[in-house]
Amino acid sequence: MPSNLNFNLKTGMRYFIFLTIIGVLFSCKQSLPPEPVLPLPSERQLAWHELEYYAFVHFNMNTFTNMEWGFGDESPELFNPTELDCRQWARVCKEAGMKGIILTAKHHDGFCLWPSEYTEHSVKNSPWKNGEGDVVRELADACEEFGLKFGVYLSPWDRNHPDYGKPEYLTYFRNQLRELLTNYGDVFEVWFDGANGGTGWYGGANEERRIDRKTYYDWENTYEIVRELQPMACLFSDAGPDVRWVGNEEGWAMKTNWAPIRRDEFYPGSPNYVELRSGHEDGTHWVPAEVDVSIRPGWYYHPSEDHKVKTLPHLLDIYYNSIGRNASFLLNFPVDTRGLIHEKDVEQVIKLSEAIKADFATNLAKRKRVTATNIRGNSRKYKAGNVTDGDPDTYWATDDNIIESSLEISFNKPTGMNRFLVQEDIRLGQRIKKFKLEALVDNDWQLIASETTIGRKRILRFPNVTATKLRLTIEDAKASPVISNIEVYNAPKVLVEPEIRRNKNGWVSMKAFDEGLQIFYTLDGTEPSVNKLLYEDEFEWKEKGIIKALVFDPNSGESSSVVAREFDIVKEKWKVAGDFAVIKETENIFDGNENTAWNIDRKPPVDIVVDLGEKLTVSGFSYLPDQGRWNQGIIFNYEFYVSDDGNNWGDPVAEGEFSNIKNSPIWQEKVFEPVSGRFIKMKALSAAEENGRVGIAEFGIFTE
Ligand code: FUL
Repeated sequence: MPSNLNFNLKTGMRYFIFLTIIGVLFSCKQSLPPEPVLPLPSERQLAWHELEYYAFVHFNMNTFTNMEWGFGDESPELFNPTELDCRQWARVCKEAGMKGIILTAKHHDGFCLWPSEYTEHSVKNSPWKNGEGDVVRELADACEEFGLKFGVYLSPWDRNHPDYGKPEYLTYFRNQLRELLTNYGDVFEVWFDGANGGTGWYGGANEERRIDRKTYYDWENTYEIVRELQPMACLFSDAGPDVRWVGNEEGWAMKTNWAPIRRDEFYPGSPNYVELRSGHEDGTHWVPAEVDVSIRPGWYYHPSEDHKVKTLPHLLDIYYNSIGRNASFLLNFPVDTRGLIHEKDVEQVIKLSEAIKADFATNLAKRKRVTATNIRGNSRKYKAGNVTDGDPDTYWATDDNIIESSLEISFNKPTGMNRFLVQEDIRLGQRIKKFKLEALVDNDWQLIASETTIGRKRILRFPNVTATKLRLTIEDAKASPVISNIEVYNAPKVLVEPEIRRNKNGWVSMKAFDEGLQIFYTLDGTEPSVNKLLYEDEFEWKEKGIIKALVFDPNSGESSSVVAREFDIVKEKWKVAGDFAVIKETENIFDGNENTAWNIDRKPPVDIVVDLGEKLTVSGFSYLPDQGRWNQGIIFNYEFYVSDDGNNWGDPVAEGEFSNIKNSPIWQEKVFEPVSGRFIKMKALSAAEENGRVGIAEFGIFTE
């Protein structure tokens, strides 16, 4: 053999071995798990993520004073539930599919539901159980019995305590925290409200006490107490550190929702809370959002809201807009004066759990064949099928340099579907920035949705399609995607109550949510049914009365629940008078459309005057603030006047504040001694937001 050939063979052999080693090393590297993308969830946060859905209970002094924010001067004598039964709360929550309950152990008024050693302002001085009771104990025990987690809300703001605002109060607050975290077993979440400082009784001082929200509570050391006593408890506040507020109390997270936030930019009560709705793509800490919302308009029980319990469609929307958008769902029950979750609330929450079960009854993607455009290191460990194997610990991943990639799920036959659920494996961080979903319908790829973030769980609702394949395409991500689970469902049609609207001139229109459905209604207060009036087109109805309506599905024979809308006199003669008479947009305040509003960039006081066009006996008014995303111009303090001529107003017939309206911008109703006149005036004395705007979405009166 010539020596140069020998040399070449040897070199070739060496080269081959070298390449093989590189290849093996490379594929080894690629079969290592992807590098995590920081920040990552802690162990306690991972456990919290699993809960998804749990209850809030607002039950305390306010329940008995019919308030949202007690002033702090309420007598403990007033706290006297007649049938308090924490086991009923736990049973309802369990049946509803919830995983825990968080209780308002102390709200802003300072009254304690447990016999705290550090104050007399508690159940121990109430008539309930002759002062021997402890609601916190009863609920903690009930949670244990029903296999639910237990959490506490301890208001940092205390309108009762004489020392609030001074350093001494912090010691008091921390002592109470210690009591709650020591004496009642495991606590899964500690809830610190961002509403802090303001007017209050403060041991009789009756004054306003502002605190520095950033520094007063020395949060770092306060949090340390929770870490020391309950290491697995998640700390909730606007700023986390474990779980963050979602920046509204209406029941939604943004579609784009990052678990990470730039945490150091926030503190409880910080003004930049709007950013909490979507988190930060460049967030420095893992602080996932919790959607807190009440099943009724208020957080506390008010008999006047018994007919305003959120119904199934609304609750379902909240479910999809929270859990389906990478957040958790904290649903509040305003426990009533008996000490029970009201039967109307029970009815709706059970309907919700049945609807959730029906929507997610059969996972059409389960063990279906999945292919991918790229598989990490071509390794079975990261195969596409991991997303439909039902095992949360396995995932599909791509090679490090591959971001744009697709998964294709094949169904055996054309399959009807309308829900898509997808999860990232968050142990490796939240990575995906942009994705789309397509369906193969009659051999044609149709775009179903084009979206942004996924996170722990994203659920898409889309109109029914019958498809043979679904394709998920990751279009952009912080690093190679890691998908742990995909589920596909065909949820039954949701029969949403019809929307009823009456315009200024008395024309009524109704709308069903879905196509192919019918609406039946009544105008005489009786219950609507298929034997009653069928809605075909807009009609004129100028009465003062109630319209009740439902949606009916002729295919299934099923109906929605009934919606009732009360109407006072028709507003056709109304005209805006005073300063704003010339602005056309002002008419939005009585156009019957809650989605249109008027607001003005003027600092209060601002007078909004309406000429009713005739003399009427007025016994109250209703005010709906702007329902738009940014709730422009919410009025906080007001005075209300009635006059014969629009010039001489006399004393106000009503005055006060719309408590908690900033967080809960819902219909406000005020009634007063009937008084007659042709002109009404709402004087906005202060605005809820510091920007000074004043505005109204809808405005109405009650007439005798
Ligand atoms: C708010 C409070 O001011 C409300 O009263 C309620 O407790 C809600 C959950 O948080 O900020």
